[in-house]
Parts: sequence; structure tokens; C-alpha cells
Amino acid sequence: GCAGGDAGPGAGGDDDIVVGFAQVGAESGWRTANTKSIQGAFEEAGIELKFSDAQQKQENQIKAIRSYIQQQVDVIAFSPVVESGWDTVLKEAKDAGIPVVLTDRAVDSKDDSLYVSFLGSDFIEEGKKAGEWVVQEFADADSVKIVQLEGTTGAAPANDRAEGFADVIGADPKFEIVASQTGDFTRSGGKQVMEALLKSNPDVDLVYAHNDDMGLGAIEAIEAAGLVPGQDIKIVTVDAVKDGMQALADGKINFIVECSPLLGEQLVDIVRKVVAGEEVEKRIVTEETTFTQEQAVEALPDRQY
Ligand code: GYE
Repeated sequence: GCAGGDAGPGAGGDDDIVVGFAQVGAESGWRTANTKSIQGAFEEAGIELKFSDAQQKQENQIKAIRSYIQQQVDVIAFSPVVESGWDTVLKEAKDAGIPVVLTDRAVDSKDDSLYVSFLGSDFIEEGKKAGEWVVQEFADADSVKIVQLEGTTGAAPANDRAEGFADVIGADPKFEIVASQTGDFTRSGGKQVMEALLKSNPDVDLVYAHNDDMGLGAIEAIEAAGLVPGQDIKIVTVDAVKDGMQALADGKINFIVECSPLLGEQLVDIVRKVVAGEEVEKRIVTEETTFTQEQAVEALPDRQY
């Protein structure tokens, strides 16, 4: 924003900063919690936030970023819906002298001068944690048929959660991914894909869903087929949002790898530093844990989202 003139309280401080945030959409419980965290943190900080929802379309996100460039905001932050295809618009921001912070999801740009920092989870690690649980859980089984419900095609968390999981289970040929399809990180997507996959793979042992919402959709499909989720078919998911944790506590999901959506306060910190001309870390990794059914029962009452 513009400095000078106004000598009111906070002049020259946070009141003058304007941030443009281009969100992915509202596809999941995780995303809703993430949006709430970001909007809440900026409101708390007294920093103006321009917010847009791209409805999971890259073209909408690019439009939003271009409009933030035009409005000459101080910092642009966004969670890239897919990994590739960002170089041109990021170069436009750079040429306009507007620093960009990536939150939650990465881009595959070779030139890392196109953004100042990337705040978010290590999705490969999350996939590995899911795989490690599967290896333990099925230690005594001779063969394990797995259905994978993938996140949005081309999104960093879909690519990386598949990769980390495959790395771990790939060490033992008894694990077989019999089908893998995208459910676009939505509950309805997970349900639809699971309905179809159950017809061709009625003997599946395990569902690995890249997020809770798709796992919750799969539960509906499994129950509709007359099977018991969590028993006849085991389920492991990623996120640990409230509905997922409830299903875990109820025994319908067997294990959840946490992915924290609460990035708002850290993003505010980064924005303040960038505007003040201070150094920020290029990569800030979110800390997260995993939950068993027992741990979900314990954690649920205090869960914020
Ligand atoms: O896991 C999923 C959401 O990018 C980490 O996006 C995020 C993912 C999250 O739709 O639920």
C-alpha cells in the first residue's frame, strides 16, 4: 500500500500492508480450515487481505494473481492448484517487484528466485508414513490388494503422496495397487470412484485415500455395497480434519497421517518479514503427526477443525 500522509495509529505499520491470496478452492474440510486460518490470522494482524477462490482451476488462479499484480499489492501468496505451468505469471510478479509466497503446495519451476518462500507440509513424508503403517498393519498377510484414491491430478500433494507411499510398499511385492484413480480431493469424488472400483475389485483389502474427504466418500460407497469400512476393507487417509478424526474414532478409518492446514500465523510472519526487507527461509516445513483410532478418541475433543 502507499506510505506517508496518514499519521493515524499504526501508520507505516501493518495497516499499510496489502496481501493478495489466491486460494485453490473449497474442495475439502482441510481447505475450509486453511482458508479460515489464513483469513483469521490476517484479520488478527490488522493486515488487509484480498482473497480469491479459484474453484480448483489454474486459469482462475492465474487471473487472480494477475489482478493482484495490477493492484500492486505488497505480497502475493497462493496455494498452486497444480505443480506445473507457473513460470510466466511468477515472472510477471517478479518483474513488478512483488514478492510471492507459496503456501501449502509447491510449484515445479526450476528457477527458485520466482518465489521468496514455500510454507507447507512434506507430502512425500506423509505418503511414506501411510505406507509404513500399511506395512506394519499387514505384516502377517500374504497378499494385499490396494485401491488408491488420488488427489487432484497434477497437484503436489497427489504426486508426492503417491510417490512416498509407493516407495515404502514397493519394497515388498505382496503389496499390489490394483487400481488408482483421482477423486479430486472431494467427498463426492471419493464416493463415485470407490463405487466403480468396488465393482471391478470386490476383494480389495485396503483403501489409501490422499485425503480424509475422499476416504469419507469411500466409506459411503463401501457401506452401500454391504461391507464394513475399517474391517472388511481397511482405510488409511491423510489430513486429520474433524470428520476424518470422527470416522477414525468410530473405527471406520484405521489410520490418519496428519497434514496441518493452520498456516495463517506463519504466513503473516513471513509477510511481515518480507515487507520489512528481512531474510526469510526458502522452505518452511509444517510439523505434523499421525493418529491411530485410540489417539483419535483422545484428540477429538480438542480438535479445532
Ligand atoms: O490434503 C486436501 C486438500 O494441499 C495439503 O488439499 C492440501 C490438500 C489436502 O484438498 O484435503
